[in-house]
Amino acid sequence: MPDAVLPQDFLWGFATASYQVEGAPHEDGRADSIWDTFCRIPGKIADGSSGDVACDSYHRTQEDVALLKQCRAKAYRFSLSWSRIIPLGGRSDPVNEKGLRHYVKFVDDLRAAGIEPMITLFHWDLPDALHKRYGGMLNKEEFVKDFENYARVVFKAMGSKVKFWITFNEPWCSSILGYSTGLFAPGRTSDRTKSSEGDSSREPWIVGHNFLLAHASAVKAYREDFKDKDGGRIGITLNGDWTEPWDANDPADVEACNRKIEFSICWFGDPVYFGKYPDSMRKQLGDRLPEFTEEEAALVKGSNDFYGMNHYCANYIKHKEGEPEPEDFTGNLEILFYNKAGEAIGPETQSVWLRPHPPGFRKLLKWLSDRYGGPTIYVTENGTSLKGENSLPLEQLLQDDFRCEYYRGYVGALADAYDKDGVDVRGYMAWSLMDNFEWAEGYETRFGVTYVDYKGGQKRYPKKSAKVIGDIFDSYIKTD
Ligand code: GBH
Repeated sequence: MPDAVLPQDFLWGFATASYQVEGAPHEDGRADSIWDTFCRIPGKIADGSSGDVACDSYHRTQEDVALLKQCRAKAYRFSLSWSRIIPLGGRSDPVNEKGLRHYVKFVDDLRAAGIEPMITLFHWDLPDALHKRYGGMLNKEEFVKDFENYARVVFKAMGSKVKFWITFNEPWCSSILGYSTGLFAPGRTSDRTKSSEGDSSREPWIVGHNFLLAHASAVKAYREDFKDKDGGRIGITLNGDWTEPWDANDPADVEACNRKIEFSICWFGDPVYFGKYPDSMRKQLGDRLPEFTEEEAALVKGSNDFYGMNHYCANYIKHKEGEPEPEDFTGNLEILFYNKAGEAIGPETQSVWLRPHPPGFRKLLKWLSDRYGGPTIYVTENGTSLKGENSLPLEQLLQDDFRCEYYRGYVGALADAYDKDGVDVRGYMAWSLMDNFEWAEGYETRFGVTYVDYKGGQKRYPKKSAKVIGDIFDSYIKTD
């Protein structure tokens, strides 16, 4: 019997994102996003694939709703494809009613099935036309206005039916992977072997700044014109892993642990809660990190109704000596899987960056709760891949005990954070409802609790974890 409980109205379910599951890239008037064009560049995606078909969810909304019901999910977090709704993206460009209607119907279907929709407005798939027209997120004046316009179009069409809104998913990823390392669309970087354009020392910080302003502008629009009548809540989702010192006896490693979290999470979290960037970032980045004008700071400060938390794993952190490289985005430190004593932070998975470490989840929940004054937190992603899963025969693959163990550990840590540490965490979305397009890794890496047979017509087969998650939540949620 678990020794911690979660409240009766705890909202749990599953998450996906538009480009990773929908397919149907040209149907009903949708235009390219930066991920459609990025996938066409040879060498960018491990298996040379794209989201062209993915899970075919655009055509299988009924099946997906049925799957969610079968898993006993209370909520479903999914994202909208901006270029389905406004194909060219901009505030003077036409709205595509067909694309919009698709999502309104999906929201209606979810609600009819008793599943709470949680909508992400932007999960990395910027309309390609905006990237080509004015540089996308690099252009503050245009991007902020166009995002606010897109958000308003969506709020107007389905605001009364949706209680949870997320502006951006993991702006860290779009900024760093898209504009520093170049691993993600649009692939800009100083590394000229990967891209002829980009400046890793400056662009990610500009893009991050503009995400914050776009987020805050959409929140302002929602609060001023929709929130009272629609009664929903809106926030941003930030990714971040827990850190443990490589050498617990070295104060410089202990300090580096905090700095790593500041560079990955507080880069966005501090402006949203305090109206300023962390001192550690200002110190290292100087004027490469944009300054908030007074007006901007006031707009961004206080712009979360809840904190959206994506969390997967933990690392050991070792400080670096000497001056940071101009391209450094970590806080001048090493991110490791082993500590000084040679112990691993967790077992290997199919994702090179992901090693499960459930205690880190409880610690980070508490850390964030303390830093930001006890905000309401919704965990908007948590999950794992399995080493070698893709090459197993179907029967074995469906027995995903490693994933079940992961969820037991992580949901247990969550319940402890809630019940023992007083963290106000009220929801949890597992990543992911089904295997899907894992960005630069293509389809080789699977994160689903449901197997998707990509070669057999996208048929879905629930894995063991699809049922186990419900059992885990049943064991923690108070029923009286
Ligand atoms: C989430 O990001 C995404 O929101 C989701 O779309 C995705 O499918 C899921 O994770 C699983 O990957 O390239 O070595 O520099 C998770 C957070 C942070 C994980 C950045 C990968 C890249 C490390 N991501 N990290 S590296």
